[in-house]
Formats: sequence, C-alpha cells, structure tokens
Amino acid sequence: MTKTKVDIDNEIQWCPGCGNFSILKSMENAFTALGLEPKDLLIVSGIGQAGKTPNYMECNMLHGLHGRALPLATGAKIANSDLNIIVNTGDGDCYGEGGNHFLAAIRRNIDITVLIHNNRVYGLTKGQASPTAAFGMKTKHQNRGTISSSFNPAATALVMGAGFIAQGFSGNMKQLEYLIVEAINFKGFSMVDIHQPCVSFNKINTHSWYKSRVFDLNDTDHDYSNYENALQTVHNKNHKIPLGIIYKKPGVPFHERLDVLKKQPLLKYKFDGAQLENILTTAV
Ligand SMILES: Cc1ncc(C[n+]2csc(CCOP(=O)(O)OP(=O)(O)O)c2C)c(N)n1
Ligand code: SF4
Repeated sequence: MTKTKVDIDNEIQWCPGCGNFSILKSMENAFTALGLEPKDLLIVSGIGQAGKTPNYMECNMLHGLHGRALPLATGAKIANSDLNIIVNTGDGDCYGEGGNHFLAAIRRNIDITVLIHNNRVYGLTKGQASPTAAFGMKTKHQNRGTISSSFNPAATALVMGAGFIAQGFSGNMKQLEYLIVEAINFKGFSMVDIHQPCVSFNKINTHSWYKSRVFDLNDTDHDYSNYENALQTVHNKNHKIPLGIIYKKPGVPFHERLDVLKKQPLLKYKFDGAQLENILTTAV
C-alpha cells in the first residue's frame, strides 16, 4: 500500500491550510483503494508547490523542470508501459510553461493520469496570476488586474480529443478520491483538474468562494459519454463550477498504436549497438 510520508518524516513544505494536503491524502486513499504498491507507481512532477507532491509519498518519482513533467511522463510510459504513471502539476506548470506539452500528450493519447493542482496563481513564486486566473484578477504583481483572458482547461482538453476529463475540488476529498481512481483505471490520457485554494497568495478564490460555486454533476442529468453534453458543461455560463466526470470516451493509447510497443515495453528489448551504429552512419 502506498503511504504518504507526511506523518513519518514531518518534512512537508506547504502552508497550513493549503489545498495540497487534501489532494495528497486523496491520492493515498485512491492508491490504497486500487491496491497499488509503491513499486507499481511512478509519480512525475514539474516545478511549483504541486511539483513537491511525490516527495511526500512512497513511490518512484521523477522531478523535472518547469512545464516538463508531461514529456518526462511520456518517455517513461514508452519505456515501461507496465507502470501506473501519475503526473502532479500546477496550473502554471501545466497550462503556462508546459502548455504545448499538454496539447501533445492529449493528441498522442499517452496512457497517464494528470492531476492538476489548480489554484489560479503561481504559488511557489508568491502569487502571480496564472493562466487560469480570471480576467482582471488583481494580485500583488498584476496590481491593476491581469489583462489576459482565462484559460479553460476542460474545454481545451475536450476539443483536443482527450478521453477522460474530470474536475475535482480539494474541499471534497471523497469525490476527489473517486475521480483519481476512475482516472487511473481509464486506459489513455486522463486528467483531473483540481480546484484548490492557495491560502497564502490567492485571497479571492478561497475555500468558501469555491464552496458557494461548486456543484456535483451527478446531481444533474449530465451524461459524460455525450460530447454535446460535455461541451455545454465546459462552457457553463452561470459561473458555477461543475465537479465530477465531464467526459469519458476510450480510444487507442499511444503504446498500442505502434507494433514495436504493442509487443512489449521498450525496456524489455535488448540494446542492439550494431543497429544503432547502422542508423547513425546511414542517416542523412
Ligand atoms: C521556465 C521557468 N519559468 C518560470 C519559473 C519560475 N517558477 C517556478 S515555480 C513557478 C510557479 C509555479 O506555479 P504553478 O504551476 O501554478 O504551481 P503552484 O506553485 O501554484 O502549485 C514559477 C513561475 C521556472 N522555474 N522555470
Ligand atoms: S503558497 Fe499557496 S499553494 Fe503554496 S503551499 Fe502555500 S497555500 Fe499552498
């Protein structure tokens, strides 16, 4: 069973009250529910408060540069498709610096689960507006309000053809655990965009701000297998925040699109130096 290391090592570096704690605990609960052992798991992250997450779990981890968690996860999945690969990334990391990698991972349908800790600010660097900040949001740095319009992750993922799109909230751990389990069980690219307060630097999108806006899609007649239904949900005009599975449609994942990977993971192939030499010498 995969345990968090929070209580054991007391090494955690997040502010008291940060939404990251509930995300971490929901991950532990989800891994336990799935019977995942640390050896079965690779957690990949980039830079930011979200990027610290794998440090607080018993797991294999790969900590990359800012915005580069997704290409690392892609390479790891190609090398060893037997691994369950989870990416912990922030809204700045994933939708800002790593934005193009987000699009590429969806197009390739890499069989990984991406958990985005979406607090609408760059937490680690003290609260600049991130791509998901609302237009006009005032921060210490954008003191007249941000002049960029807000990025809509679920809408972007949907039109790009992502197979599993969900939205969660750090203030609803039971649902978040369920969404993480469903995302991991999904074969192909899966993402859970998790609304998370940053208690130190985002005084607008607070826990109570979210509480008064979130609603459970299960309480509506939402059909996550219906694209039109999902499209309407992600363009929700009433400023409420839908939580749950927005869209789910399986497709062929990347490692099953190539015969060489379909046969066995890359790491099980023997290194053939002569073949490499041949490629290098004949390449134009
Ligand atoms: C290429 C690059 N740009 C900027 C930075 C500086 N930087 C480090 S962490 C960070 C903010 C991360 O924000 P987010 O992904 O939203 O994560 P959070 O800390 O809010 O969880 C920034 C801008 C960097 N390290 N590398
Ligand atoms: S700065 Fe914000 S995101 Fe970072 S640990 Fe503190 S509350 Fe959490």
